[in-house]
Amino acid sequence: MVRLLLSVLALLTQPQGHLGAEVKAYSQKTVTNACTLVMCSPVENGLPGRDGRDGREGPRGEKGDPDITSLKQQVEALQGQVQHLQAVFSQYKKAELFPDGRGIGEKIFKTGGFEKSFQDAQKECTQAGGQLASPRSAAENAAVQQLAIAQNKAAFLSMTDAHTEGKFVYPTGEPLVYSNWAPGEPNNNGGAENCVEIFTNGKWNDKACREQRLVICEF
Ligand SMILES: [Ca+2]
Ligand SMILES: [Ca+2]
Repeated sequence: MVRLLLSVLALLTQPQGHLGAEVKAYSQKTVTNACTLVMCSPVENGLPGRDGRDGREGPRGEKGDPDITSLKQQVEALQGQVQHLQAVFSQYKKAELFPDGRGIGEKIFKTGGFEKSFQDAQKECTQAGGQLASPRSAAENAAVQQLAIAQNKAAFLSMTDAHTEGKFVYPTGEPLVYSNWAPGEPNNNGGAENCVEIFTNGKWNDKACREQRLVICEF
């Protein structure tokens, strides 16, 4: 008790000391805060007005559907739009692929109708954003064959065995997952057949890359 009294006494006898400074700082802070709230703004800017009264209550809105009903309606609307787009897309795809393209699954084969060496043919397709035809199934091979028949020309495929003789791979280096070699092929005839052509009968033959063959790209 005596110690407490002494402490209070000590504080009261130091008005210019630490406590005094704190009290002063607190007062200033309070005044500053008060100014930002009400009307102590600098005189040259004028005094801010008081807050206005609350406005009238607005008219009542219509009773809303539960969220789930609204979402269902939106989904149904989107389904309708998607169906419409699918129909339009299908129509455009047919028109676009006539007469020099074929669609199979999500893959599209298209021929430029001209013949090039393998290297130039490959360049044509990659510059167009695709690659040379790489049929990976009987169905895809049949689609490429139809284009060869339509042009009455044999066409280059993308695969080569330039890296390892006798081992044909796709441009990615992946080994073949499908092939349709003609009887006796690939025979690396003359020791220099590293590219693949597809005949109008759908069969494959390894062929010299410098030969000119129909360009068929896939996208
Ligand atoms: Ca070869
Ligand atoms: Ca051959």
